[in-house]
Amino acid sequence: MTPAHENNLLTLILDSWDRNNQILINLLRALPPGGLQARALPTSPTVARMFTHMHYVRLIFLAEDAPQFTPQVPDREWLDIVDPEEIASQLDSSAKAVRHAVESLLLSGTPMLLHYDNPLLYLQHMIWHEGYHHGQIKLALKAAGHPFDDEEIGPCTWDLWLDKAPDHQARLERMKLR
Ligand code: NI
Repeated sequence: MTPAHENNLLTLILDSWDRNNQILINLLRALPPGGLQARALPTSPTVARMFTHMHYVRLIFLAEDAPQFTPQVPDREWLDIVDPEEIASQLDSSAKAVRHAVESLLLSGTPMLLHYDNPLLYLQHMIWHEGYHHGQIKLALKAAGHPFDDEEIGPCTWDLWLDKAPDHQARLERMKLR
């Protein structure tokens, strides 16, 4: 691997965000029938609501901290959308908005307005937040009697962090073909 410096470091950081978003969408697409309606406890949010919450959180923080990017924040979060592809499309669009904003802010040295000492902390916060809900989604599936098989879900989630570059490209190609 080339040493991380200047723009190369930015490329590596943005690659980690892309992988995080792909993992989330792969989890969404791997849900069994009815999986979007699963919840860990009777009072817990459904899986669909957690996904739409993550989309909203990405954009509301962006709107508050870097309004110059005019993110399209939904009116509401915690929504029970039933079509996984509609949620996937939302996640793709908010991931692009986050990516573009963080890249621009870091390159220009522009600070964020409200919450973060630097744009990288915003990105790290989103990755941490989404890992937190990723675990909750898997717990909800387990509670609903449809636990993921680790051997099946691992290759399209955890393994995206572990791939060496050539494997990673091959995996992305395979996923496009599904
Ligand atoms: Ni949350």
